[in-house]
Amino acid sequence: MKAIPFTAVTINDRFWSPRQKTNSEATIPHELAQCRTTGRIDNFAKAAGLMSGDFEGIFFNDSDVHKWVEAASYTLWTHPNPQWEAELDEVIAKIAASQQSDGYLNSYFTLVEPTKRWQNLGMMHELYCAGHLFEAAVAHYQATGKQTLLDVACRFADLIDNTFGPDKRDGLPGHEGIELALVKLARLTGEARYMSLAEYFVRRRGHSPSIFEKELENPDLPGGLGAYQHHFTRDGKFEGHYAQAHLPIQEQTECVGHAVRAMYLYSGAADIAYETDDTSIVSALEALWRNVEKRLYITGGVGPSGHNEGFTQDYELPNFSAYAETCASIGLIFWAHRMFLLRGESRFVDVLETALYNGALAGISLDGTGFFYQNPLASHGDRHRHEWFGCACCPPNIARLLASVGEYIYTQSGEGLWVNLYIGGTANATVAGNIPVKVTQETDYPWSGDVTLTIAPEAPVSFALNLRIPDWCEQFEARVNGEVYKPQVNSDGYLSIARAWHAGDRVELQLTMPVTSVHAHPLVRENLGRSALRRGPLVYCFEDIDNPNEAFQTLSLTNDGGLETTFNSELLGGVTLIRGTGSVLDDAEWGDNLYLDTKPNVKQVDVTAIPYYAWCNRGTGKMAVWVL
Ligand code: FUB
Ligand code: ZN
Repeated sequence: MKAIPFTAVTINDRFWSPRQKTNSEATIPHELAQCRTTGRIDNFAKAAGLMSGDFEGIFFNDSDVHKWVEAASYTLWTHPNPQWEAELDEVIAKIAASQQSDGYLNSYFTLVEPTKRWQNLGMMHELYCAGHLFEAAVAHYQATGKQTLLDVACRFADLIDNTFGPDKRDGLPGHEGIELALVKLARLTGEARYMSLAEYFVRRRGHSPSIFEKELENPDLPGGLGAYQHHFTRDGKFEGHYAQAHLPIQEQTECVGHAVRAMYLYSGAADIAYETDDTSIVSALEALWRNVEKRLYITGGVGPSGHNEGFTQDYELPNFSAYAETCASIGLIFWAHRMFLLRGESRFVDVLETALYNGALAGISLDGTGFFYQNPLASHGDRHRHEWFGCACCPPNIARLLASVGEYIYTQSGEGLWVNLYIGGTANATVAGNIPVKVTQETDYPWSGDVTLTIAPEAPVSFALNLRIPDWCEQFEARVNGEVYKPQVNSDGYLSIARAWHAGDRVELQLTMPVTSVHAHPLVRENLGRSALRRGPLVYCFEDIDNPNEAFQTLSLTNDGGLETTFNSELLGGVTLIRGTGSVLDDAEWGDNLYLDTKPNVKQVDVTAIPYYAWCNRGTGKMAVWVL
């Protein structure tokens, strides 16, 4: 099974088209301006000797530019623009000029610690930055057909391949990401060495002796020992959990450590399992998936703790302090997508969809220029979006995701076509016997569950059209050319319509999309006695701007039966609101008292909930996903 690439998909959708337009017109220019003013682009020019000056910013700032290049490349495909193509070429020229004669490319090490390459793989991100360069190069080639960045990437990949591997230098990325990037590079170029290197990085991790433990012995470590010891030791002893280096991948069963690192590793491991048919890796990934299901916010956020930017314990999902980094939700999308490609089961896409519409999308403001790094599920009114960060991994990550969302909608195999996401537009697929099939999708998802698909094969052809029935949907109806289609959902979670398809065949799917009140497992302490609202793929939240009350934190939904939905095209770019009656505790009697021996009175109030992704777009205020 293969994803239908973004280059074969055109999005024409009421929800996603405006987002991709904002991404192209606001986010991409905004992020380039930020990369310029913070010295990120100049770092390459300085490393190239094109200008003088010191390295500016954090040692892995190159990766933000690489992610921006990736995002801008996808965007050039969806929104061609000669001015932006020229800007992109200019940035790429500087990156290329900074490449050293042996292929090495990293502006921090070139400018600051040129004699200390590859000595602090655990913390200094040389391989992580390389991975983002490779992903950018692949996207740039796919979108523009230009080799400029791809040649740079291949030269660097050759150097890394000549440096690391069995019988060469022992090494691993402290922050994963290069594994999945090398797989992309290998698939595009057909270069088997890149695939083998990715496989080496996946399989070497977690074996003794640990390269990270060895690096800790270096008193002259570039970047210093402080952060390394903090993350890689406990009680003075080496511990690899932070970077998922505690066990070989086949033995891992628990999602541990830094969440973005974990998501990228599992994604790369899934790619290697796919390429090598390694069932032991698939089994481990299944175990890890079962575990992440106990560590997953309802929004698709992962990694609750700021301490390690990552995982803690099963069911430990605090709301106010949720870290749930935007990049971690994006990484979860990458992993879920690859799990689907391995297993063909809709349960992975259910999580992908949740993370996409909630945990990841909340990371960017509606105008495309404000970002969240952390995505809490409740706020006292002390959170606001930022136009950029010193550590700016999230803004270009969400930009590349939004620009490439077409990639996640459809997959195809010799036998069939899978429709995973309900997003309007067209796709050019190839099914049974390489017959080109154009699929057109019309829908008002996520506001409505009605979807119409028109199938247009170049010649009549038999294949199975597999429509994902989301986990939130309990009732649906399907029609083929107006006739009710009865078969049940298969064990993979799809309505599979196998027949001979002719040009103009029409499939209508109606997914009933009620508001549901969701309860968390009782072991999620913070949510005891609370519920959250969900409708279709969207998780909802309450903001105090819609629910003004001194005792906002006591908001309770007394009347779930009476919840109504209305679409408001004027609000937050157009959203379906959930309205009903609820209550708050009347704290008027308390005055300055902390304790009283009376019960507070209950006051009835009208309540309004908005989609979580849209929160904090009307100034700073209180917010809650889970209410009493
Ligand atoms: O270290 C690179 C990126 O910056 C990580 O993925 C994020 O968590 C942030 O620390
Ligand atoms: Zn991030």
